[in-house]
Amino acid sequence: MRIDILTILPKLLESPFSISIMQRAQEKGHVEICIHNIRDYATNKHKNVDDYQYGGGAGMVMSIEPIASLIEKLCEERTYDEIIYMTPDGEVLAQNHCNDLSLSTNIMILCGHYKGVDERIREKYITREISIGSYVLSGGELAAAVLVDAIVRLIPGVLNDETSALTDSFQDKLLSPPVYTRPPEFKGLKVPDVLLSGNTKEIESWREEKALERTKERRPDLLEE
Ligand code: 6GU
Repeated sequence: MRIDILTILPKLLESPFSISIMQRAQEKGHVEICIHNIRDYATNKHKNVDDYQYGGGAGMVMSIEPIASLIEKLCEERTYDEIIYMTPDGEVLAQNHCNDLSLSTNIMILCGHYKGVDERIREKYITREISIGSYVLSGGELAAAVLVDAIVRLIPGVLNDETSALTDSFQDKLLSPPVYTRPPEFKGLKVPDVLLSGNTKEIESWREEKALERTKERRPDLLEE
């Protein structure tokens, strides 16, 4: 899979993809993540990438031209499954969207800033608009990092068997059960006996029961879907 990210703050996206699972996924060739600086495509003297909004009002709007030139250049080089705009007024991201997107060949992600991009960019190029929740971030970069992480870990081969994405919370519409590691007792708090029993069948049913209990308690909405 190839992921192109269009941003005015490329530095903000350096570290999320340069360590741990995201780094290994790229090294092993499962994904190629290319970060493009929109400012490099600004043609005016001051390399401005934003402008005042028509009709007045506070807040700048991201200009059409640099973004359009960059998108068109990339689209000449390959075909994109989706051209995604990260925006608080997009569809709220959920696991099923990530599952679908993990099957893509090429994805482009545009990070919004200020008051957003000129509406005509959305009309002409964007195929999908995604938000990561009901709160406002200073820009779309951190949201894009969340989206890319959630997609890339689902690409076959990125995670090994032990960390398999199939046992994640949400993958079966349930939250994960509690987990424990050594020591067996910490300040009087004990690891549940069943987990020390070695009885895999009992352990499995304990985990299912706890997952259901936790979901009922914390996210009953998941069970209603
Ligand atoms: Cl995608 N962008 C911004 N700026 N804020 C957000 C968001 C995106 N998703 C939730 N809040």
